Amino acid sequence: MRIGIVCYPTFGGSGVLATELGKALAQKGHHVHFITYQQPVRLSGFIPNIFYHEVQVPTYPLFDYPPYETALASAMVDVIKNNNLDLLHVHYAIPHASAAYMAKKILEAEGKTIPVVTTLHGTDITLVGRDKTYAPVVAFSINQSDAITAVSNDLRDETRKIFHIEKEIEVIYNFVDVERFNRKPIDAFRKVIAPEGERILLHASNFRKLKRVQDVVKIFYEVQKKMPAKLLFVGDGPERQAAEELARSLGIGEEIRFVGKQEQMEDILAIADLFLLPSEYESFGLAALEAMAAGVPVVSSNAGGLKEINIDGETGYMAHVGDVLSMSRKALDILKDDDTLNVFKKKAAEHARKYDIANIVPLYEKLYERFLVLQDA
Ligand code: GMT
Repeated sequence: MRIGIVCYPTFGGSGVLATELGKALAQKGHHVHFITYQQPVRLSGFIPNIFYHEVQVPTYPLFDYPPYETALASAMVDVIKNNNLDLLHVHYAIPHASAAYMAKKILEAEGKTIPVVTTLHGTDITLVGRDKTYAPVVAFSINQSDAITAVSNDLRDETRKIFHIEKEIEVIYNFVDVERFNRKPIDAFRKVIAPEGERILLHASNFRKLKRVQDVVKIFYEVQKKMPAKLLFVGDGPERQAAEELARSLGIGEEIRFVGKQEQMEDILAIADLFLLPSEYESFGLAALEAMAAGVPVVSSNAGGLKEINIDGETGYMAHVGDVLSMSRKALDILKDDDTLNVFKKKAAEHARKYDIANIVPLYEKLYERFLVLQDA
């Protein structure tokens, strides 16, 4: 198949998932064309069957806001026509689903049918999408997609509550390449972070408000009172400074390390003992799944789709949003001795296998095939 993929090329989960999907499809022999405004972060090196088309957005003195969506729709039309694509798969509704609708209509007028699959990832519905500035366009363009998928049951249900969606929303869970995350820890790296063999807690995100990074600091503060521990922060974003200030004011600045945005998550996760994700909302929590795949248990909030992937008492624990004391107690329970920690580690790794890339990618292929059959008929 010849498939176009549109996504945000940044470190966000939707871009990561879309890129990994494209790479997996290419490996299976499909031709995958990424249409994005910059090279996706997980798309490095030369990969046969992968093609990259950068969306150019020319500026003009008249434009206070360069019309990205128009440029994107035009790029879609161009790539679809010149590469005879069979299908377009857009990740994150805004503005990808509406640009896809525009491209579809332009091509229709020229006699070409292009099926559009829209995958909803979370904030495109629960935060930004529901804002009345965008809502009518989001609802319309989702409804115009030939197929709609959501990354968890929770996101499907939330979408139905927020918008009037006429079509079925199919749930296809996010996935992880279990083999890639099954790494041995690099001893030298572990020693740099935790020279005295301290427990290593980890948080990775884009540090937006809804990630509640200050809760991460508070949970860690309670944990390190009871046992030697270090905290690693991966990623960057608007709440980083507040987290740093809180850590300093609690006198634990020296125990925390900010390592910035990282591509080699598998090497970092390999040295971690516990992953913290106390978010206000997660449609799924891909970062938590990657942690589990690396055999790292998760203490998270029970918001959104996290309930579907973090099995309380097995792969980690959950608590209500903001209940940092309960989260720290649960963290201590997991970390209290090696035997307990190893049981959680094993269960986390086992559970992640359910979401292995080999199980999930064929579901997308099956979905695509439905439209090819329709076109051939
Ligand atoms: O969480 C973010 O800030 C990034 C966001 C995105 O759109 O890239 O992540 C969303 O999609 C991920 C992949 O499907 C999910 O794992 C995240 O849970 C989801 N984030 C939220 O729902 C807040």
